[in-house]
Formats: sequence, C-alpha cells, structure tokens
Amino acid sequence: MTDLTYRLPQKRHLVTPLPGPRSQELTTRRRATVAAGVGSSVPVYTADADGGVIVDVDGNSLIDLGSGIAVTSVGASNSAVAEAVREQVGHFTHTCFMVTPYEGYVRVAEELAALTPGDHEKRTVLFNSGAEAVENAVKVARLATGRNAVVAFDHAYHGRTNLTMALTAKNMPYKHNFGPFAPEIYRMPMSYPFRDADGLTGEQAAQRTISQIEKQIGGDAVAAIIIEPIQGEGGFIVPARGFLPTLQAWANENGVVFIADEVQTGFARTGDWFACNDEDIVPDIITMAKGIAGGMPLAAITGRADLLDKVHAGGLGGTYGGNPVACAAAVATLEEMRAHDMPARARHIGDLATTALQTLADEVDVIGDIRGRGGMLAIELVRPGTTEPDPELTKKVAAQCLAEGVIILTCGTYGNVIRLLPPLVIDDDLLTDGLDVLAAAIRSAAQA
Ligand code: PLZ
Repeated sequence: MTDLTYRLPQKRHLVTPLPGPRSQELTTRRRATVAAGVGSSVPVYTADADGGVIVDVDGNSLIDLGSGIAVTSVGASNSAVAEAVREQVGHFTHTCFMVTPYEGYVRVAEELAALTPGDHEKRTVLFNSGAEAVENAVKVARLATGRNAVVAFDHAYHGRTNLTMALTAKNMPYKHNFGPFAPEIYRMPMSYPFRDADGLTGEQAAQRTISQIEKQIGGDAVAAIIIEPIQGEGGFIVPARGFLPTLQAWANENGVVFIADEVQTGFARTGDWFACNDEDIVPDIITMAKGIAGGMPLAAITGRADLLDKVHAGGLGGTYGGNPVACAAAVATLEEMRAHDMPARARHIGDLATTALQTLADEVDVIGDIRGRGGMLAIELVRPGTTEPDPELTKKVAAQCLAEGVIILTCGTYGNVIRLLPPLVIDDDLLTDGLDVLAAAIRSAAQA
C-alpha cells in the first residue's frame, strides 16, 4: 500500500533455523516457570514487530499471517497508535471509569455508536477481553428479557471463562475437564455449506435451527441467540446467505436478543467495518474486541439503548474496563483505519489471496474448500477427493511454513483449517511471498 510507511524492513529473512538458539533458551526458561496449560503455536520469541513482519530474538524476520489472532490489523507498532499511547501514559494510566471518569471512554462509545450497524439509539460498555464482552452481552439480554435460555451454535467459539466455555462448542482444548459449565446454554446446528447437504440454502438451514429451538426450548424462553457472523476458531465457517437474516427475523418476532459476536470479524477485517454489514444484519447487541485498539486490551458491547439502559446503575463494570490507555489506542486505531481505508485494504488482500489459493486448489486435491471474506480467509484440508478432514496434513503445512519464516495459524473443529489473518497493513510483495511459501508447503505436503 503506497500511503503506508514502515519502521522495519518488510522482508522475510532468516539468519538461523527456527526456533533459533535464543528462542530455545527462552523456551527452557519458560518451561520452568510458565504453566504448561498455556500454549504457543509458534515457539519463536518476539523482539520487534511492524507492518507485516515479526522479528524474533535471534534476528529472524518472519511474515505475520496471523496478527496475534486478528488483533494487530493496523500493525503491531502502528506509529499513530504508539504516539496516542505515549501521550496518554504521560498523563494518567488509570483512574477507574467507575470512580473518576474520563473523556476517552465516552469518545470510544461515540465512535462505536457511529460505526456499528444500525442507526438506532445505542449504548456501549467497555471491558478488557472478548470473553468479558460476551459474558456481559448475555447478562444484559437475560436481565432485559427476564428469560434464561441462550442459544449458541455448533463450532462456536466465545471464550474461556465459565459462561463463555459453555457457549464454546469444542471440548479439546477449551473445555476438557473444566466443568461444571454454566447452565441454560443450548447448542444448535450452524450453516456450514462445505459440510451441509448439497443445495441446503441459508434459509433452510435457519429453519432447521429454528424448528429445533422451538421444539427443545420454546421461543418464549430464549433470552438470546449468540452467533459469530463468520465463525472464527471453529473454522472460518461462512454461513450460507440467508441464514443470518432468517435467524435474526425469527429472533425479532420472538423477543429474543440477537447478539452478533464480532470479536474476531470486527473492525475492517472482513472488508466491511463488521461482518454483519454484508447482509445488512443489525444486531441488538454486538460484541467487539481484538482489532479495536491496535493490540491494547479493550473490548466492548454496543447495543440498543432500550436494552442496555434496563440494567440498574452499578450493574455493569470492572476495575480496568475501558482503561484510558486502551481507549486512546482505540481512537487512534479507528482513525488509522479510516485514513487508510482498511475495509478496502481487506478486500484487496482477499482478492489477492483468493486468486493465489484458487490457482493452487486447481493443482492439488487436498483443498476441500476455500472460504472467508476480505482479510479473513481459510482453506479446509481434506484427504484427496473426499471431505474427510486431514488435521495431520494441516499441522505439517503450518510447520513447513514456520520453518520457512511464515507464521500461519490453524483452526477448526476438526483441526484441518489453515487460516489467514494478515495485518491489514501488510504490503503486497510480502503477502505474495507468504502465500508462495504456503502454496509450496501445501504442494509438498500433498505429495508426501
Ligand atoms: N469471541 C468470536 O474469536 C477469541 C481465542 C484464542 P478473548 N478468539 C481467539 C484462544 O485460544 O484463546 C474470541 C473470538 C470470538 C470471543 C473471543 C474471546 O476473546 O479476548 O480471547 O477473551
């Protein structure tokens, strides 16, 4: 992108095999002190990061196709964000908005009211993590409706706290032996075009879900439906068109709060400000985090004023929620996103990557599906000529990419999805180099 400048050279450059000796040393120190339950998919320790590169402690420059799981969309050291953070920490790092408030929080709420879908009156609450936003969206929906049941979906991911574990579908590694889980969560079928029966439309898939909700719970007992408009950890599953609008219409008719979890899809990632924009979905409440603040921990719920304002004074909050440094970073991040038209940049990345992946799919028989939108793309790897997931091949491809200096994340209920979430500021040459490495890794793994 011509209007962006970078602090670090935007080049893949390896000076040691990966992980290098200093990373290995840190891994040894870490094993002695960091709990084993915390994983790292890439055992390479970061020293610096900018634009589309991560430089490790051994001096290797890697291509980042993960953005720290869809967070550093404007880059991991965006100069405008860094400056806003510096400016804010020079004044105050914290006061607690529940004690002595400050303008940054109000400013972020104003921004989110303007940016999120729908022109109805909205209210916002700020938190620290995506899971916390999801928890609070459910709290608001239950209080506002006086109902208990919450509908979540197959392949869903909503977090690791007790309520959000219950909402998350996948047992390993997120839930295994961590129960008992929060009650009154009901799991319903998702629209998953690659794995649904041929020809099942979005509307039909939604009817299948709605009929199960009505039979198993009853529409008048449901407080909320929570859904990722494109599922993230579950495999970048894009529901068939018509699925989301049909569900939303049913929710509206039944007084059910429709919560869109846009923690991963939000903030220009999919080529729109939000994935909901694509089918003009106007959620009652939207949950946000990740890309909102250029890497600083910030999360939010924005929703209908009549729902949010039902909550009694003092009912929502938290010590750090809407921390002033994170708010300053968010304001700068959103300005950067507008100034450089990040939604357009995401669409451009999507076009470039889809063309490359499509060419590859014509050559090899292990790519079952290419899907996603904008800067959120995935390929589902299968055993040749079938739809049978191939998680081993997926691991091999990710390992090969890493060995070549390209950071690739995997995901999916079956562990067979390679996902691309590059920083939206990545330059075309670097992205092309990363995609070439990925293509070569898939070619060689498919032949082996
Ligand atoms: N909702 C849609 O994608 C976080 C989690 C990775 P937190 N996704 C990455 C991991 O293994 O922990 C996520 C999400 C959606 C909620 C969350 C939770 O956001 O900020 O991680 O709490």
